[in-house]
Amino acid sequence: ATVAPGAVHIPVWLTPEYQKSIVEECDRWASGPVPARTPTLPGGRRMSVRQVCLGWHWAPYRYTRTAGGVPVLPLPRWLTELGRAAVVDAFGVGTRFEADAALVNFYDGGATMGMHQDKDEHTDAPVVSLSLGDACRFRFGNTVDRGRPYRDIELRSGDLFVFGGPSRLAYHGVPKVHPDTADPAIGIRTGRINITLRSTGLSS
Ligand code: MD3
Ligand code: FE
Repeated sequence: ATVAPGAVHIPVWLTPEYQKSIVEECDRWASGPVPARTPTLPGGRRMSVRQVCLGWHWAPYRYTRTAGGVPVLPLPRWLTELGRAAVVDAFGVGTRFEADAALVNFYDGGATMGMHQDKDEHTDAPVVSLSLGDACRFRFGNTVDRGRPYRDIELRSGDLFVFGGPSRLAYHGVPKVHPDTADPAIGIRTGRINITLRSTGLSS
């Protein structure tokens, strides 16, 4: 369903089997060379999600190749291809998308994400979001500020959301995760994982 111009939500896009294998990969990435951490924002505040990055490291608020001198894991080809398939399903054939970074956010123990814009990418390419595990309340706002008008949308495991065009710079956040709402078949204990695929516009 198109939620706003350029914002397309496709519920249950991933099969439970595929979700399970992706969750297992996420857990491996989280204990890789650059372990998942709770990013500290320039003002000193800690985010409540744990995050691990592939391809490029999100060092708030810019992308770097390494974290403390350690290169982050490469973005696997299958994830870039999955991003391409997502954009085609959302916007139709003929759309192109070459993700070079993924941010994987782990929401456990009451973690939330405040309203923000994603404007650290140097392209106008869309952002692809994949949800895994517990359901959440996703708040999709306007492009002016964090306040109203916004819409609250339930995101569940396996859902795809693509944000492009006029929605690319909309404020958005995750005010609430609904504990223990995940299908045990996907192998997640409790908590939510979100993968966003991005095209940074950087090279090196
Ligand atoms: C709308 N993640 O990583 S996904 C983020 O569920 C982020 O972890 C949330 O916001 C999460 O930056 C929300 C949905 C999402 C992702 C990127 C967007 C919505 C977006 C970029 C532009 C507009
Ligand atoms: Fe975001």
